[in-house]
Amino acid sequence: MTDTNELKKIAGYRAAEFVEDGMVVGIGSGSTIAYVIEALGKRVAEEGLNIVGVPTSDKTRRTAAKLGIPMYNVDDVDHIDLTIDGADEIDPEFAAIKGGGAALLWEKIVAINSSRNVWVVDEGKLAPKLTHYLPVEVIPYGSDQLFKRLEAKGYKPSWRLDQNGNPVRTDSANFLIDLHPTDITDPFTLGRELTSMVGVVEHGLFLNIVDKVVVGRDNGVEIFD
Ligand code: ABF
Repeated sequence: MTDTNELKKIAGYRAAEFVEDGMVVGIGSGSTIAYVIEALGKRVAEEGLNIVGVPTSDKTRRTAAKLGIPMYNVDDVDHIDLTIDGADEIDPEFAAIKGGGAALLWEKIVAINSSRNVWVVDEGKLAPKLTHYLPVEVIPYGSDQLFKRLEAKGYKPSWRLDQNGNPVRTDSANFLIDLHPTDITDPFTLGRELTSMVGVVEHGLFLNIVDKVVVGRDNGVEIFD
């Protein structure tokens, strides 16, 4: 059984091959994307790859810039040719849950402003149905009341806390509430319900967004178009 990090690495390096000279590239977050950034950094250094990166988190901005990839905010570029990002869980219809890394809002902003989206995962992220906890980014003011409303709906909410037990702050200084719905049978309806709740900024259901999924498997890389 290949180590998961090795599966992430072969998938990340393969996904980086979709990046062409002159592209504006949305760069996602998480440990799998770290391999994509590593691969792109090598191409910039060794081939003189000429790209502009658009970050989905402050951490991604710092990591990519350190490897020589010029980073510009989403409003500082005309368009984004291709965004490569990770995911927490992907179902057979290519619906995904993202946001385990606390970056779902910027990830979704960059994704919906991209001509093409590629997700890169190890095979452990593929699931027959979505059961991963569902991150929801919320405005701090009124979030206790919102928490109670989510609880009343049976979504089993929990605060995303840091190692000191304080609420995690996203790059937009919002809080995260993680939901544990019993059964996500209709992600579109659930997504609409969540975004209709006052105080909810965005949720981690990524629907009708991805064009290609690159999967690191024991026997190599599989690509779903
Ligand atoms: C980002 O990175 C998030 O949407 C997702 O939660 C996380 C996946 O991280 P990893 O690749 O480390 O599993 O894509």
